Amino acid sequence: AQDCQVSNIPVKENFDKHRFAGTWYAVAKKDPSGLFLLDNVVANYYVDNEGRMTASASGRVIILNNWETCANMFASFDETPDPAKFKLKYWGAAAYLQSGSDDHWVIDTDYDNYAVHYACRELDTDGTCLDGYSFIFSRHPTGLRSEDQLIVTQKKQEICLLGKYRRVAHNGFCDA
Ligand code: DAO
Repeated sequence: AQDCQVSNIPVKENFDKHRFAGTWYAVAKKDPSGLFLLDNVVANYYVDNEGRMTASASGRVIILNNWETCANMFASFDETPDPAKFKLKYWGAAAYLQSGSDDHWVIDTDYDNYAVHYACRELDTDGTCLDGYSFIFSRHPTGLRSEDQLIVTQKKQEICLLGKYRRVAHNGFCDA
């Protein structure tokens, strides 16, 4: 599926939200237009008693072009017929932070080391993605293991975003 049609993008088969739970460090990001989370992005995924996936996330943001702060965000996920494709609702701990709804697809993960996330916000008329974002997550704050880099590069290509990522720094800005 390299025709870049969003509807043809392969996602993780038999996605297991229980194994996905826990802490993920964003190590790279493809930004959407009007980007929000800049760096120091850490997401904690949970599965509650009813089996619903939720998350909290934090990251450095710049509000109103000049005020730098650490955004504490919350998210809930609605399931869809594909276990790897969720509908995300997110909001901030403070009203001046972004809120919204996005797709939240898990393209690939080994649950223990790496994950490739994808969200297309706006489809183009030809079925490709006009505006989207993607996180490359690692279980390790130090980054991806070298043995995971090849597969992640492969997945970036499959979602037609190879070369569109920037590195996400972790320098302690959002550490409590
Ligand atoms: O940073 O430009 C952006 C878009 C991110 C919006 C969603 C942030 C909060 C949700 C966190 C869940 C894990 C991806």
